[in-house]
Amino acid sequence: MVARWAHNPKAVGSNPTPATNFFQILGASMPKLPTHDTLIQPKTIAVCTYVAGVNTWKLEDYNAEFKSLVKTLGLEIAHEMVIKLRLVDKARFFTKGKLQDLVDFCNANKVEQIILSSGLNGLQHRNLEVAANVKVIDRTDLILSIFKNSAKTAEGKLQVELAEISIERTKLYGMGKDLAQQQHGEGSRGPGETVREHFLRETSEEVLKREKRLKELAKVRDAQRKKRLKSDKPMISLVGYTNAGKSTILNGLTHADVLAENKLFATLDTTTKELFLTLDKKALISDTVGFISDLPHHLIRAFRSTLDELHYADLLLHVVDLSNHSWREHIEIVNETLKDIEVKKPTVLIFNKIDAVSEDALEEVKNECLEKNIPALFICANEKSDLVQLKKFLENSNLFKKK
Ligand SMILES: Nc1nc2c(ncn2[C@@H]2O[C@H](COP(=O)(O)OP(=O)(O)OP(=O)(O)O)[C@@H](O)[C@H]2O)c(=O)[nH]1
Ligand SMILES: [Mg+2]
Repeated sequence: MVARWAHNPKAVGSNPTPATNFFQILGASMPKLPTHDTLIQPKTIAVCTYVAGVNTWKLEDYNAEFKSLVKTLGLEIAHEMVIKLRLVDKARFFTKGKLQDLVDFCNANKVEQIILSSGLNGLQHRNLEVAANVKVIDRTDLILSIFKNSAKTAEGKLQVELAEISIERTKLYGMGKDLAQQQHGEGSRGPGETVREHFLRETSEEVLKREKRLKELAKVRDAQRKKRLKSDKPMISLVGYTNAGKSTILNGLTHADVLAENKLFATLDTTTKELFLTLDKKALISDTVGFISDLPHHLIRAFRSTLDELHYADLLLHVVDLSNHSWREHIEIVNETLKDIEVKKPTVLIFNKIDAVSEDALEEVKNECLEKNIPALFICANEKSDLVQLKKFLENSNLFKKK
């Protein structure tokens, strides 16, 4: 099997057609990232890499989330491994000994693909593929592939494509001096151009095309938003960690038909619906893309226009899956992501999935919120009476006092 980033000077320039990714420029075939309909799966090892000081979660919870990402992508795991690292090697990610252990295991078990829970830089990615001689999917690839599968609208697809190009560009930058110096062969338009320069030039055009199209779509979104703002209805946004139950709540409150399922990143596109509370109290409520730890920043940047909606919200309903062991970490990650995108809005925590939590645990969190004066509601999104309670809360909230 040819390693994904294998450096093959003979192949350079063998593909004269304009390339949109540097695999084509290198003459290699584009790595086929897994999709739901991949029938024959390569023998895959899921390697949970737990780095001291970087991974602050409990190992089991971090590993469980990693495996649900792999499952969401529809990949079967043939082998699993947990590798604890005290430090990360800049060029290989793993220390020499740990890398050798992994390579030996892959060789002995005829592993054809490695999936890592961590994100790698370009050089680490390439070196790992060369050392193991199999395809490597890192955290960025994994999340990007899930986003690709979930993107339904033109805007969602363009945003994912933009993120993909910028991830490739960043990885190419990190791949070392050889690509920066290697001359691009026949078929390139720029004489004396290096592989890296050629790729950056070609992808710049691709980026511009997509950004232009996205701007056009953003104009439509702007016009719709202006109309909504004129309507004087308060705007509520559901935010939260992926799989917390945001879409289930939107569907339950408004009879919308947003896909809600036990998969990470089921929703990528923002859906806004009218929320009828009483005859004279109506609001607008929207669902947004979920967050996750180490969400590749390229994806956040690409989804900026979708996430921009949050800047216009009057209230955020921060949905938390209370049945998940790591709910506290999830809250922190969502808060950090909101801070990154400069969203600061009045927020109420909606602790969801209380049906899957013991009464004692529930009491404890309720008391904690009371003691700390944290605005919070506790619901099961599948219970009508709980949604009525949520509606009552919104009806009596400040949302309508200022209007
Ligand atoms: N037990 C239980 N399951 C729930 C509840 N609310 C939602 N779920 C389930 O949790 C899963 C995720 O729900 P979604 O509404 O898709 O979650 P989301 O936050 O929109 O997820 P993303 O779009 O992936 O970010 C689905 O399988 C829901 O049926 C609840 O109150 N109790
Ligand atoms: Mg959703």
